[in-house]
Amino acid sequence: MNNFIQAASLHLLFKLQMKTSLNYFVAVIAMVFTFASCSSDDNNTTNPTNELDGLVKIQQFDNDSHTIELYSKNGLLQQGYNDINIRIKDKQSAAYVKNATITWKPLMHMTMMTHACPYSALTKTNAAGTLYNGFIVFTMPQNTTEYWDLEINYIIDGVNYTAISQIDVPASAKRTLNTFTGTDGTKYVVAYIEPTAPKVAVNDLKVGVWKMENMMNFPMVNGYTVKIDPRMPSMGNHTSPNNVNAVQANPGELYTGKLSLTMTGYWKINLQLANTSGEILKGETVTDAVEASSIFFEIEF
Ligand SMILES: [Cu+2]
Repeated sequence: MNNFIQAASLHLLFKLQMKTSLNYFVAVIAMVFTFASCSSDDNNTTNPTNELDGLVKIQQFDNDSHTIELYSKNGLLQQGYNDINIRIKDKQSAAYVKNATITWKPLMHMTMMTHACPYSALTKTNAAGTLYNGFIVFTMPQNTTEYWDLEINYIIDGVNYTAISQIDVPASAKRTLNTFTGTDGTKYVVAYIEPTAPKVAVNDLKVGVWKMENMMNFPMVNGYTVKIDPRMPSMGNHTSPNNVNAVQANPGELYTGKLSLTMTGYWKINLQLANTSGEILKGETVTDAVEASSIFFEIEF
């Protein structure tokens, strides 16, 4: 429907943004109304925004019926945390599928065994759109003989489909991932997520904590604390003020904190993982005698 109304309300929004916040509020209501009208119209085939803005295709692969497309911000996968978008194209109609239920399964094929890694469920980015979003934390990089593949299982109108492909997962240049056994005997994965573009500022920090239940299951760990101590080893190992350790706002969510970076350059973010009782399961306090923790992230900007 109604490109005219949509265009008109966009124009309205643009003009009113210059004016008062009350006018702005009215314009937003008009926009919401317009989008709501569009999404209830079955003949609407255009998306309200360009879904692929800021995304680059990683690769695509096929089965008999569909093409699976993988996207990320930089068009690459690598060891560590990866935010990934998927869409499914019907080969016959060339249309992108909007009503699929999708699950995925990353698997590393090593010489002596196979294993998975932490990964999320896939959810639709926008109800009216075609993109499905999730994350995978690749715990190891590929090498010449060992590789990852990604299996996509999905249901469309009650029919099951599957597609699988090898994927490229090179090592990351900086350390963004720690896998270790804690003093409680549990194997943990602690991954760096954000900031992806650090600034000289107090940055929003996001990290993830998972445990290895077995080779295939890596559930998220709830209620722990990731203590951070960012240091510049090249400058007397100085630290920075106003850091905030990473914790969860709610169980099942990623961990957030504040990462203070007072200048550009190479930073080592020393870590300690504390359980729900505050016991340190891994990592050391940095002192004059202890230059770094055994678990850490690295950034350079
Ligand atoms: Cu492996």
